[in-house]
Amino acid sequence: MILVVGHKNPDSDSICSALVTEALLTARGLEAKAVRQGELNRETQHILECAGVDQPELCTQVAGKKVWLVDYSDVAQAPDDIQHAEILGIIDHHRLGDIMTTNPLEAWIWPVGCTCTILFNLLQLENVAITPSMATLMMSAILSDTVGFASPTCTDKDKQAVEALATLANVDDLDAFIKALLIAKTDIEGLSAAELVEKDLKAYSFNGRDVVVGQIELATLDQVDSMIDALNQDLQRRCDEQNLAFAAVMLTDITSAQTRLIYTGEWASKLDKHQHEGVLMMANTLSRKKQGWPWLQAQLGE
Ligand SMILES: [Mn+2]
Repeated sequence: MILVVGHKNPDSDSICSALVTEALLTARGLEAKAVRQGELNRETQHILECAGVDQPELCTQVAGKKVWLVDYSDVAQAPDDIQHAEILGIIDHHRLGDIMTTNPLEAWIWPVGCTCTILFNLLQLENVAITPSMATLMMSAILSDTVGFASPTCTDKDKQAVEALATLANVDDLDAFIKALLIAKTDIEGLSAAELVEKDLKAYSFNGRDVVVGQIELATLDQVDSMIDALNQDLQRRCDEQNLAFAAVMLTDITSAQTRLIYTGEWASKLDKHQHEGVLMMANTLSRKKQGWPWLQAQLGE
């Protein structure tokens, strides 16, 4: 049995691409199962409901197993015992991470907006039939990762994939579909500061230290106005408990592409010069991968 596992703090692409990779490997005649490393966010729950698909089983231990990784290639985002697993394949659209393998592997890493865009092309390459529910999973993940095509990570391949998948998924009104998805994406009602930070938190190694950068996608920054102090305290707690050099969360208004950065840690003072009246705004920033994290690396590396 091959386990297909997305990254920690799974987002929609991480779950949808695991499910579709299971279908790809099954079509190749292999025994494969999608699993998840954590709880689903509300957007992903919405997508699985639309697709009529059950959530993958929770699995955080892969020692002794054969695995495919989807939507990451960093050790920090893998199950903790990944060094004792056999990695057979990777499908990803991030910068190449630090995963090492003992044997040759099958790797599909493309600079596109979503892992599911790569999967759509692989399914076509291998003539695998795409069911309406697989099409729903893939188009939703692409629209989520590219924020309805608005993100600078979005490529023509992503748009072409969604166009073809919308037909296969029997979606007539794409705008309404995107709107419902983005409403689910930005629904944070009732979540605590810790849950908000954890929602889409990514760990990185940088200059020999550990850092974390989360992102909360919002319809308006007002949604978290009353929580700024609590978010700061939660980031500080993570620094203390995990000896992080830096912890931040990007508060991103996906309608205006304005991001406010909340941050703390030993390296925090490197960023203070970018504050105005105590607030650090990152203008025109939607993507952590292509904008937020590269900018932070340049600042923290100084
Ligand atoms: Mn992704």
